[in-house]
Amino acid sequence: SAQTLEQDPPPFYIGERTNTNGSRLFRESLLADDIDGLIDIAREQQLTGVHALDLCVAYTGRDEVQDMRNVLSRLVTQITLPLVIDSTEIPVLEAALQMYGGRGIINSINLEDGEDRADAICRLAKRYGAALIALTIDEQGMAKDVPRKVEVAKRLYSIAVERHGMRPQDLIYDPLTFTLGSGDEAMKDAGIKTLEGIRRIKEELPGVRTVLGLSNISFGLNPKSRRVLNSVFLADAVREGLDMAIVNLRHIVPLAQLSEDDIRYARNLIYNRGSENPLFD
Ligand code: THG
Repeated sequence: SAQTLEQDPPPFYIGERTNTNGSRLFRESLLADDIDGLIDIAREQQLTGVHALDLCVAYTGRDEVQDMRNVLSRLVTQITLPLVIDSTEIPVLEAALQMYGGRGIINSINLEDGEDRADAICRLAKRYGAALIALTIDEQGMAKDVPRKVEVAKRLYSIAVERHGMRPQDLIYDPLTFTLGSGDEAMKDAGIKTLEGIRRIKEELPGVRTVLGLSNISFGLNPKSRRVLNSVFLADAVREGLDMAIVNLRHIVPLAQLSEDDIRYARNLIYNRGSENPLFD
């Protein structure tokens, strides 16, 4: 069936809960080899109105290739949404793309381990017609300031588009979110830099798309705060050109439903960190 990675108005939503790292229930269902339980979570995510599902079955000590095959074989017959294959293991990505009928999205490529590994993932993307989420990480680590995010993005572009012939619209850049709760002073401007990264990457590399793993920003905070922070940061990021977001849609509300005070509070917390802020538990 025809699929598009675009939503008008944006963003294209990717359900986050079908992920062993992102949902305790999903993780425990996998550990219990409860495929029905995993499928229930996928169905529940589909009901929230997302446009795709992020699927990660990684768990230390288990056979991730086998788990991916088992879960996918059931998922493809019961879920109609496109899948984002979230794994750090090339054999897992390959096994998933091989079984998957539609055009998948690979999550993700980066340059942490150099260009050979990136080349291998681009070859997979080309062979299976998959789109590619590209993280702004290189041999020096996660790009923290905006010029470095743009520099790493350009290097990934030259590999994926110029070397491997991928289409710019199949490259989805993730300039990386941060966790507010980390209290790391060096990350003080991380929110602004992420938003500026989105804008600059799209300016410098016309035609590419952008994505964020939104819930990362509010790890460890209370549920009400998480809802407000995630919703405000999402709205701000979309205004800067964000095309796609990995989210739990049950925890996102339109800005129009938030009070002015909540919005001001959230922006204060996201863009001018202050640990004495009562939004922290
Ligand atoms: N970029 C890209 N991919 C990603 C991320 C990213 N994949 C994983 C992650 N980050 C995005 N997914 C999630 C999924 C869940 C949560 C956060 C990010 C989350 N989960 C609750 C928690 O941990 O508190 C769930 C609790 C539960 O149900 O057990 O916050 O940045 N490309």
